[in-house]
Amino acid sequence: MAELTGRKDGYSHGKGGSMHMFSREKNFYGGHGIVGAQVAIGTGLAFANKYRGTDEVGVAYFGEGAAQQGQVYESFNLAALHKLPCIYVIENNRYGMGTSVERSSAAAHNLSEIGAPWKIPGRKVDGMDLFAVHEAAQEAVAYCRAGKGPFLLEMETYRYRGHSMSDPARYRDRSEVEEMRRTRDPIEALHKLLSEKGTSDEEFKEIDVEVKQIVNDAAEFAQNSPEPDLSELWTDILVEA
Ligand SMILES: Cc1ncc(C[n+]2csc(CCOP(=O)(O)OP(=O)(O)O)c2C)c(N)n1
Ligand SMILES: [Mg+2]
Repeated sequence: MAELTGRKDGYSHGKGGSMHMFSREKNFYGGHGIVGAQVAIGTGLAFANKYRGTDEVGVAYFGEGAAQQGQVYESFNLAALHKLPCIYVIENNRYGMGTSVERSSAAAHNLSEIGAPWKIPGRKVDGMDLFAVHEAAQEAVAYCRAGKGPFLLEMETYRYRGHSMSDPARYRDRSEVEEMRRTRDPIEALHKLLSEKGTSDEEFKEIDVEVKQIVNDAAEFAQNSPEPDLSELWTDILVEA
Protein backbone atom coordinates (compact mmCIF):
# COMPACT_ATOMS: atom_id res chain seq x y z
CA MET A 1 0.00 0.00 0.00
CA ALA A 2 2.91 2.32 0.82
CA GLU A 3 4.45 1.71 -2.61
CA LEU A 4 1.11 2.20 -4.37
CA THR A 5 0.73 5.59 -2.71
CA GLY A 6 4.32 6.67 -3.40
CA ARG A 7 5.65 6.59 0.17
CA LYS A 8 9.21 6.27 1.42
CA ASP A 9 8.50 2.97 3.22
CA GLY A 10 7.18 1.28 0.07
CA TYR A 11 9.11 -1.68 -1.37
CA SER A 12 10.66 0.55 -4.03
CA HIS A 13 10.92 3.51 -1.64
CA GLY A 14 7.81 5.04 -3.19
CA LYS A 15 9.42 5.52 -6.59
CA GLY A 16 8.12 2.45 -8.40
CA GLY A 17 4.39 2.41 -7.85
CA SER A 18 2.29 -0.52 -9.07
CA MET A 19 4.44 -1.06 -12.13
CA HIS A 20 7.85 -1.28 -10.51
CA MET A 21 7.32 -2.90 -7.19
CA PHE A 22 10.12 -5.26 -6.21
CA SER A 23 11.08 -7.12 -3.05
CA ARG A 24 14.24 -9.20 -3.14
CA GLU A 25 13.46 -10.38 0.36
CA LYS A 26 10.19 -11.91 -0.89
CA ASN A 27 11.55 -12.96 -4.29
CA PHE A 28 9.08 -10.64 -5.96
CA TYR A 29 10.38 -8.89 -9.06
CA GLY A 30 7.57 -6.76 -10.46
CA GLY A 31 5.61 -5.61 -12.45
CA HIS A 32 6.93 -3.80 -15.48
CA GLY A 33 5.72 -0.69 -17.27
CA ILE A 34 6.42 -2.30 -20.64
CA VAL A 35 3.70 -4.85 -21.21
CA GLY A 36 5.31 -8.30 -21.52
CA ALA A 37 8.79 -7.26 -20.38
CA GLN A 38 8.33 -9.06 -17.09
CA VAL A 39 8.19 -12.33 -19.03
CA ALA A 40 11.79 -11.92 -20.18
CA ILE A 41 12.83 -10.90 -16.66
CA GLY A 42 11.07 -13.93 -15.16
CA THR A 43 12.87 -16.15 -17.67
CA GLY A 44 16.19 -14.63 -16.62
CA LEU A 45 15.37 -15.28 -12.98
CA ALA A 46 14.58 -18.91 -13.83
CA PHE A 47 17.97 -19.07 -15.56
CA ALA A 48 19.58 -17.77 -12.33
CA ASN A 49 17.84 -20.51 -10.33
CA LYS A 50 19.12 -23.18 -12.65
CA TYR A 51 22.63 -21.68 -12.79
CA ARG A 52 22.79 -21.61 -8.99
CA GLY A 53 21.50 -25.18 -8.74
CA THR A 54 18.57 -24.32 -6.48
CA ASP A 55 15.18 -26.06 -6.76
CA GLU A 56 13.40 -22.73 -7.01
CA VAL A 57 10.96 -22.17 -9.85
CA GLY A 58 10.35 -18.83 -11.55
CA VAL A 59 6.74 -17.81 -12.15
CA ALA A 60 6.10 -15.17 -14.81
CA TYR A 61 2.56 -13.76 -14.88
CA PHE A 62 1.17 -11.88 -17.85
CA GLY A 63 -2.15 -10.99 -19.41
CA GLU A 64 -3.63 -12.35 -22.64
CA GLY A 65 -2.91 -8.91 -24.09
CA ALA A 66 0.76 -9.16 -23.14
CA ALA A 67 0.83 -12.64 -24.68
CA GLN A 68 0.98 -10.98 -28.13
CA GLN A 69 4.33 -9.33 -27.41
CA GLY A 70 7.43 -10.51 -29.29
CA GLN A 71 9.69 -10.88 -26.30
CA VAL A 72 7.32 -13.47 -24.85
CA TYR A 73 8.28 -15.78 -27.71
CA GLU A 74 12.01 -15.02 -27.44
CA SER A 75 11.66 -16.01 -23.78
CA PHE A 76 9.87 -19.24 -24.68
CA ASN A 77 12.68 -20.16 -27.03
CA LEU A 78 15.45 -19.63 -24.48
CA ALA A 79 13.50 -21.29 -21.67
CA ALA A 80 12.80 -24.39 -23.76
CA LEU A 81 16.32 -24.51 -25.20
CA HIS A 82 17.95 -24.38 -21.76
CA LYS A 83 15.18 -26.28 -19.97
CA LEU A 84 14.66 -23.45 -17.52
CA PRO A 85 12.42 -23.98 -14.47
CA CYS A 86 9.90 -21.32 -15.43
CA ILE A 87 6.11 -21.36 -15.21
CA TYR A 88 4.40 -18.99 -17.61
CA VAL A 89 0.99 -17.99 -16.29
CA ILE A 90 -1.30 -16.26 -18.74
CA GLU A 91 -4.07 -14.52 -16.85
CA ASN A 92 -6.66 -14.63 -19.59
CA ASN A 93 -9.28 -12.19 -18.35
CA ARG A 94 -10.55 -11.73 -21.95
CA TYR A 95 -9.62 -8.05 -22.30
CA GLY A 96 -6.56 -5.87 -22.66
CA MET A 97 -6.70 -2.13 -22.12
CA GLY A 98 -8.84 -1.37 -25.14
CA THR A 99 -10.25 -4.50 -26.73
CA SER A 100 -11.11 -8.17 -26.40
CA VAL A 101 -8.75 -11.11 -26.87
CA GLU A 102 -10.70 -12.27 -29.94
CA ARG A 103 -9.98 -8.96 -31.65
CA SER A 104 -6.28 -8.92 -30.76
CA SER A 105 -5.11 -12.53 -30.98
CA ALA A 106 -5.38 -15.17 -33.69
CA ALA A 107 -4.69 -17.75 -30.96
CA ALA A 108 -7.49 -16.51 -28.69
CA HIS A 109 -9.29 -19.85 -28.85
CA ASN A 110 -6.43 -21.64 -27.14
CA LEU A 111 -3.70 -19.57 -25.57
CA SER A 112 -2.49 -22.59 -23.60
CA GLU A 113 -0.99 -23.89 -26.87
CA ILE A 114 1.12 -20.88 -27.77
CA GLY A 115 4.27 -22.63 -26.50
CA ALA A 116 3.70 -25.55 -28.89
CA PRO A 117 6.49 -24.75 -31.42
CA TRP A 118 8.97 -25.02 -28.54
CA LYS A 119 7.18 -28.07 -27.11
CA ILE A 120 6.28 -26.20 -23.94
CA PRO A 121 3.36 -28.10 -22.41
CA GLY A 122 0.34 -25.95 -21.68
CA ARG A 123 -2.81 -26.38 -19.70
CA LYS A 124 -6.05 -24.42 -19.70
CA VAL A 125 -7.26 -23.94 -16.14
CA ASP A 126 -10.42 -22.53 -14.56
CA GLY A 127 -8.70 -19.60 -12.93
CA MET A 128 -11.82 -18.85 -10.89
CA ASP A 129 -11.59 -22.21 -9.10
CA LEU A 130 -9.11 -22.16 -6.23
CA PHE A 131 -8.68 -25.94 -6.22
CA ALA A 132 -8.19 -26.20 -9.98
CA VAL A 133 -5.51 -23.49 -9.79
CA HIS A 134 -3.77 -25.21 -6.88
CA GLU A 135 -3.75 -28.56 -8.61
CA ALA A 136 -2.45 -27.14 -11.92
CA ALA A 137 0.25 -25.16 -10.13
CA GLN A 138 1.43 -28.31 -8.37
CA GLU A 139 1.69 -30.12 -11.69
CA ALA A 140 3.64 -27.25 -13.24
CA VAL A 141 6.04 -26.93 -10.29
CA ALA A 142 6.69 -30.69 -10.26
CA TYR A 143 7.41 -30.61 -14.01
CA CYS A 144 9.90 -27.76 -13.62
CA ARG A 145 11.58 -29.31 -10.59
CA ALA A 146 12.03 -32.57 -12.51
CA GLY A 147 14.30 -30.59 -14.86
CA LYS A 148 11.97 -30.91 -17.86
CA GLY A 149 11.90 -27.19 -18.69
CA PRO A 150 9.16 -24.56 -18.76
CA PHE A 151 5.41 -25.09 -18.37
CA LEU A 152 2.54 -22.86 -19.42
CA LEU A 153 -0.75 -22.31 -17.61
CA GLU A 154 -3.61 -20.38 -19.15
CA MET A 155 -5.81 -19.21 -16.29
CA GLU A 156 -9.30 -18.39 -17.48
CA THR A 157 -10.41 -15.48 -15.37
CA TYR A 158 -12.14 -12.11 -15.57
CA ARG A 159 -11.68 -8.58 -14.37
CA TYR A 160 -14.70 -6.60 -13.31
CA ARG A 161 -13.15 -3.20 -13.92
CA GLY A 162 -11.17 -1.59 -16.69
CA HIS A 163 -7.41 -2.10 -16.85
CA SER A 164 -6.82 1.17 -15.05
CA MET A 165 -8.41 4.58 -14.50
CA SER A 166 -7.76 5.37 -18.15
CA ASP A 167 -9.79 2.36 -19.37
CA PRO A 168 -13.57 2.98 -19.29
CA ALA A 169 -14.09 -0.65 -20.45
CA ARG A 170 -16.54 0.22 -23.23
CA TYR A 171 -15.63 -3.00 -25.04
CA ARG A 172 -18.25 -5.04 -23.18
CA ASP A 173 -21.79 -4.88 -21.87
CA ARG A 174 -22.50 -4.22 -18.25
CA SER A 175 -24.69 -7.33 -18.30
CA GLU A 176 -21.63 -9.50 -19.01
CA VAL A 177 -19.86 -8.14 -15.93
CA GLU A 178 -22.95 -8.70 -13.79
CA GLU A 179 -23.34 -12.23 -15.11
CA MET A 180 -19.71 -13.05 -14.28
CA ARG A 181 -20.03 -11.64 -10.77
CA ARG A 182 -23.17 -13.67 -10.23
CA THR A 183 -22.01 -16.99 -11.63
CA ARG A 184 -18.21 -17.19 -11.57
CA ASP A 185 -16.89 -15.08 -8.69
CA PRO A 186 -14.14 -17.17 -7.03
CA ILE A 187 -14.65 -15.73 -3.54
CA GLU A 188 -18.39 -16.32 -3.66
CA ALA A 189 -17.81 -19.86 -4.91
CA LEU A 190 -15.45 -20.61 -2.04
CA HIS A 191 -17.87 -19.00 0.41
CA LYS A 192 -20.63 -21.29 -0.83
CA LEU A 193 -18.43 -24.39 -0.60
CA LEU A 194 -17.23 -23.59 2.92
CA SER A 195 -20.83 -22.90 3.99
CA GLU A 196 -21.88 -26.29 2.70
CA LYS A 197 -19.00 -27.86 4.60
CA GLY A 198 -20.13 -26.22 7.84
CA THR A 199 -18.40 -22.82 8.20
CA SER A 200 -20.84 -20.67 10.20
CA ASP A 201 -21.87 -17.08 9.48
CA GLU A 202 -20.14 -16.13 12.70
CA GLU A 203 -16.84 -17.55 11.39
CA PHE A 204 -17.25 -15.69 8.09
CA LYS A 205 -17.79 -12.47 10.02
CA GLU A 206 -14.60 -13.09 12.01
CA ILE A 207 -12.67 -13.61 8.76
CA ASP A 208 -14.11 -10.36 7.36
CA VAL A 209 -13.12 -8.42 10.47
CA GLU A 210 -9.60 -9.88 10.36
CA VAL A 211 -9.14 -9.05 6.67
CA LYS A 212 -10.47 -5.50 7.12
CA GLN A 213 -8.00 -5.03 9.96
CA ILE A 214 -5.08 -6.15 7.76
CA VAL A 215 -6.15 -3.72 5.02
CA ASN A 216 -6.69 -0.85 7.47
CA ASP A 217 -3.28 -1.47 9.06
CA ALA A 218 -1.63 -1.39 5.63
CA ALA A 219 -3.44 1.85 4.73
CA GLU A 220 -2.45 3.43 8.03
CA PHE A 221 1.17 2.34 7.60
CA ALA A 222 1.17 3.96 4.15
CA GLN A 223 -0.47 7.19 5.30
CA ASN A 224 2.01 7.55 8.14
CA SER A 225 4.98 7.19 5.83
CA PRO A 226 6.33 10.39 4.23
CA GLU A 227 6.85 10.87 0.52
CA PRO A 228 10.48 10.34 -0.55
CA ASP A 229 12.71 13.38 -0.27
CA LEU A 230 13.59 15.21 -3.49
CA SER A 231 17.23 14.23 -2.91
CA GLU A 232 16.16 10.61 -3.60
CA LEU A 233 15.23 11.42 -7.20
CA TRP A 234 18.43 9.98 -8.64
CA THR A 235 19.00 7.09 -6.19
CA ASP A 236 18.11 3.38 -6.68
CA ILE A 237 18.22 3.73 -10.45
CA LEU A 238 21.46 2.01 -11.42
CA VAL A 239 23.49 -0.69 -9.71
CA GLU A 240 27.19 -0.55 -10.57
CA ALA A 241 28.31 -4.19 -10.78
C1 LIG B 1 4.70 -2.25 -24.87
C2 LIG B 1 3.46 -1.62 -24.32
N1 LIG B 1 2.39 -1.40 -25.13
C3 LIG B 1 1.26 -0.86 -24.63
C4 LIG B 1 1.19 -0.49 -23.32
C5 LIG B 1 -0.11 0.11 -22.76
N2 LIG B 1 -0.85 -0.93 -22.03
C6 LIG B 1 -0.77 -1.02 -20.69
S1 LIG B 1 -1.68 -2.31 -20.11
C7 LIG B 1 -2.20 -2.74 -21.65
C8 LIG B 1 -3.14 -3.92 -21.83
C9 LIG B 1 -2.60 -5.21 -21.32
O1 LIG B 1 -3.56 -6.21 -21.46
P1 LIG B 1 -3.46 -7.55 -20.63
O2 LIG B 1 -2.09 -8.11 -20.77
O3 LIG B 1 -4.57 -8.43 -21.03
O4 LIG B 1 -3.59 -7.09 -19.09
P2 LIG B 1 -4.90 -6.69 -18.26
O5 LIG B 1 -5.31 -5.30 -18.65
O6 LIG B 1 -5.98 -7.65 -18.54
O7 LIG B 1 -4.41 -6.74 -16.84
C10 LIG B 1 -1.67 -1.90 -22.60
C11 LIG B 1 -1.93 -2.01 -24.04
C12 LIG B 1 2.32 -0.73 -22.49
N3 LIG B 1 2.31 -0.44 -21.19
N4 LIG B 1 3.44 -1.31 -23.01
MG1 LIG C 1 -6.23 -9.03 -19.98
